Amino acid sequence: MAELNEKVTQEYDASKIQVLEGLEAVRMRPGMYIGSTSSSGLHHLVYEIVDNAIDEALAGYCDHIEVTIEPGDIIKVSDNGRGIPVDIQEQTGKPALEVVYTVLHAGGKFGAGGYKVSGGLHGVGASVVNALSDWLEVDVHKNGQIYHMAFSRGEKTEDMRVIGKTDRTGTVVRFHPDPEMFDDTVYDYETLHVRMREQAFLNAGLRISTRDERPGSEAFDEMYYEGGIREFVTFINRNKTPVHDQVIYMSGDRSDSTAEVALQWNDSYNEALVSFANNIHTPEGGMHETGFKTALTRVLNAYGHKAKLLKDDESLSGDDVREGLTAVISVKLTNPQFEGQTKAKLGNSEMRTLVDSVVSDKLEQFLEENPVVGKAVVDKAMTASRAREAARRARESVRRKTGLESGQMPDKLQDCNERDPALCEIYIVEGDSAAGSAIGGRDSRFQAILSMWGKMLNVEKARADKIYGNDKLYPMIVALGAGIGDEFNIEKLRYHKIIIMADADVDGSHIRTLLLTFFFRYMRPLIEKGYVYSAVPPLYKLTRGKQQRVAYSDEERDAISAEMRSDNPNAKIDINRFKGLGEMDPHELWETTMDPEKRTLRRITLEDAVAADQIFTVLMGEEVEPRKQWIEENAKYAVNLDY
Ligand code: TSJ
Repeated sequence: MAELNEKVTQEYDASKIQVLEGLEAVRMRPGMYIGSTSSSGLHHLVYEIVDNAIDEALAGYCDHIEVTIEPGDIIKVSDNGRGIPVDIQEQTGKPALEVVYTVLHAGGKFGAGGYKVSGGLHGVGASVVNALSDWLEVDVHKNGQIYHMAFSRGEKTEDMRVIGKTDRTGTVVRFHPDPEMFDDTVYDYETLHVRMREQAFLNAGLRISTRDERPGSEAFDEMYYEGGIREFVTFINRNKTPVHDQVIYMSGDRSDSTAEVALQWNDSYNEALVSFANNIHTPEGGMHETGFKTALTRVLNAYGHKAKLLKDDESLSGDDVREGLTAVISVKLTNPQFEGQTKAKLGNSEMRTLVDSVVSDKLEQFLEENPVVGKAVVDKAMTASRAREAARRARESVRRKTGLESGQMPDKLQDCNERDPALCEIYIVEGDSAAGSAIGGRDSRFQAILSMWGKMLNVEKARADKIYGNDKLYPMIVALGAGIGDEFNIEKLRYHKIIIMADADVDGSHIRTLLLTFFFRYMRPLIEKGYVYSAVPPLYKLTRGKQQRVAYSDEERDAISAEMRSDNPNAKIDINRFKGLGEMDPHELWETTMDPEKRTLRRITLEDAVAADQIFTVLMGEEVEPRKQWIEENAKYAVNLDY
């Protein structure tokens, strides 16, 4: 008996140590748990908490979640669920509530969790958020009582106690991200709003509200979608013209898994396929997407032949049937395997089979019952197929005429000497004089300059054949060397840093939007691999006598100005705003924007590109009304369009 007690005591000590080590580990290497300590990690804290409330909704006990940014960037998340259990756990002798917040539950996104809500999908990150908050408090409304507890940096500061009575149930969490852990603790309302909207689409019938209570930036949104992902598709297509009225919806399940698909074709040439596994976005795709694509192509070909819309010898490719398609795929499963570079690709092969069989059965049935839609879709795919064939021929002809494969580089390119793509950079520069400065200032050993000016092609309305024929895009395609679209081959890419250098004004944002949209649509792997950057030119030049400095933001301008004055507060300092890149001489441009030792580059993410694509669709699309509206709404931000 003594021995046993001894062992128990030891184990208890050991587990206590492990708990400390657990949350200590989160503070030592936060990136392991929330991805990064930049803005994305900061927002991740909110998602971790909200995931727990969504689990409660999935279990069927909660239908409303509220997310609030309070003054001082305090986050409050509340739900109307059952409330986190408060009873004392046998193993630990502590309230379950305390354990939820102080024990690092294996993994989160990085492994299978210990604490699992019945039917829940995530629900492991509360202790991680606690570890990374300088304070966190929780109120649980349950059994008619309000239970309260508080923590700081992962450690309990107040034992659980009852602080009042209540007639409702639910959980309310408030936390403040630890400034010691994050580069910046300022929340972006729009980022949270967009993410919560996505979650509302994915969980039909769940009401999520977001609120900004910070003085000067008050906002409120309420998201509730009875139709779930059907309404998600309608939303994505909001500025497009659908080919058929109804969104097509299909769902099915097998053992513990479910799959849902909603889709609608529009008259654009772009594919918008958005997939999720357990409400987690999978931008790299995976088995659920593969199953969807295979089944879609197979079903449309079979239907086309059966309905005599396709001749025996005609067939539609995957790209043909997905032209102008908007689709949302959402699967839920017990053991998701996330793979790929960013853990954003679903590896479970049973999801390929499940989605394939759902689409096979239900889409075929839908087309049989809706022959008008069936015909519109097959006709559209046939047009796409013919256009693709025409594009191929156009490409061949351009190739013959201009020697795309001859290795001859365009006049607009000043190439570098280095040949190893991993070491080469290309600056895509807007405007004649800026290009002149860039050519003069660059290090020609590894920096190439491609100048671009004048009005660019409207990619929204153009098919691949037009793109090859375009005098702005063609030189860039040749300079990059990797082709476009179906034929894009990243192995042939000639530079691993593609740097867009444009002014910080409306024209500059326009050019950036156009280029990002183009890369997103025709060279997407460039963005996925992180090869595309935006140069960050300075905004101000400060001069005091012979001393000169530059500043990249208003804050920096003020700081430098104060610094330059520190020995003499009355010193005269000239502050000039750079009107554009073209105004800088070659040396200045090198020093401030191009020298790898000193410059800042902003890497363009897939999200940036998606945002650009959306802006682009609104700005350039056929629909005039949304464009007018967008310009009106965004006129005040236009000068500082920040992706
Ligand atoms: F992340 C978190 F823990 F901080 C958190 C959890 C934050 C928020 C806003 C909500 C929640 C949460 C947890 N909402 N609802 C729940 N539910 C439970 O934890 C719960 C309730 C009852 C039972 C039961 O079996 O009776 C089981 C669980 C897991």
